[in-house]
Amino acid sequence: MTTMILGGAQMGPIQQADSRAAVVARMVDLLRAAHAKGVTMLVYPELALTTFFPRWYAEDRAEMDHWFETEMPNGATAPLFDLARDLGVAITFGYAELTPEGRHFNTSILTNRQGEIVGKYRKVHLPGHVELDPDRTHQHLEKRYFEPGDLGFNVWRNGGVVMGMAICNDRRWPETYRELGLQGVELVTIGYNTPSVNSQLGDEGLAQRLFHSDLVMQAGAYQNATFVAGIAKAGLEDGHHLMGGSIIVDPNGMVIARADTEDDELIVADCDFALCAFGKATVFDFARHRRIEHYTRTGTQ
Ligand code: ING
Repeated sequence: MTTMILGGAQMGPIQQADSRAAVVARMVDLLRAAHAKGVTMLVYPELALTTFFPRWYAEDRAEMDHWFETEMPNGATAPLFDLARDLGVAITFGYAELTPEGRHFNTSILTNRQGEIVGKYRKVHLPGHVELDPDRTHQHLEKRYFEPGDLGFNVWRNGGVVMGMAICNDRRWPETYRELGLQGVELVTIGYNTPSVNSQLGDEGLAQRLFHSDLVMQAGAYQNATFVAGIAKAGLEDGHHLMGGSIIVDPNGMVIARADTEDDELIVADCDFALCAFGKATVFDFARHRRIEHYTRTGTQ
């Protein structure tokens, strides 16, 4: 049976003025701290290299291209990949991807413990809106700057564990977890950047946002007998607050690690993947219990 010390590298705010080098240096510090605790898999947030730039409106979308990476690894991230390889720690982190064909995605990659990229995911569920919305207290323009992901939901056997990736808003949709669950996923990694204020419902407090974030990840974990690591970029970015609340959830839906701050903070959990096997062989034995002849509605666009 496989066990793993899993780490979550919650990151504090990244200001527009912060360089990639300064951010990667913080990621390197978190990696060193994780390794010192025996972590062999470390999860970073969504858009871990930059500020959450979809809060800003640009008439010309090309003005935002400087927030995107055209290759990965690259000069800025090489120190992180090199150290991860040297320390034997697999990592996953999110970034804005600009492809050679000029396509824009909210992307995350997964490496093995040798520092090689073994998986890529492009965020499927993009929240927010395309055009400037003056009625909102702040903008959320992921639909303006990114295309919906075109790779679907996939899993990779990495270090003996079946891993899948999702990003932020994906965690709110049960389809995300079930698509991965039907592939036998044992660990779902989900980086997120979640504004602590609802731009359309001003009195929705932070407590409810934190509750909803826990709720969906606990449910997804339990209903698919998988571990889930939801890791935030948090804190005040150029005056805009992102919630923290990073957690690691076990296949029974129990929160087994939680961040206390809204800064760079490492959380760690011992994961015994035999727990997944038990759930998948009993309550959530999909082959034995699901009745797909009744699951007929794909929904309308
Ligand atoms: N952010 C938010 C998220 O899904 C959001 C947007 C917040 C949607 C709260 C609905 C409710 O966590 C990103 N980046 O998807």
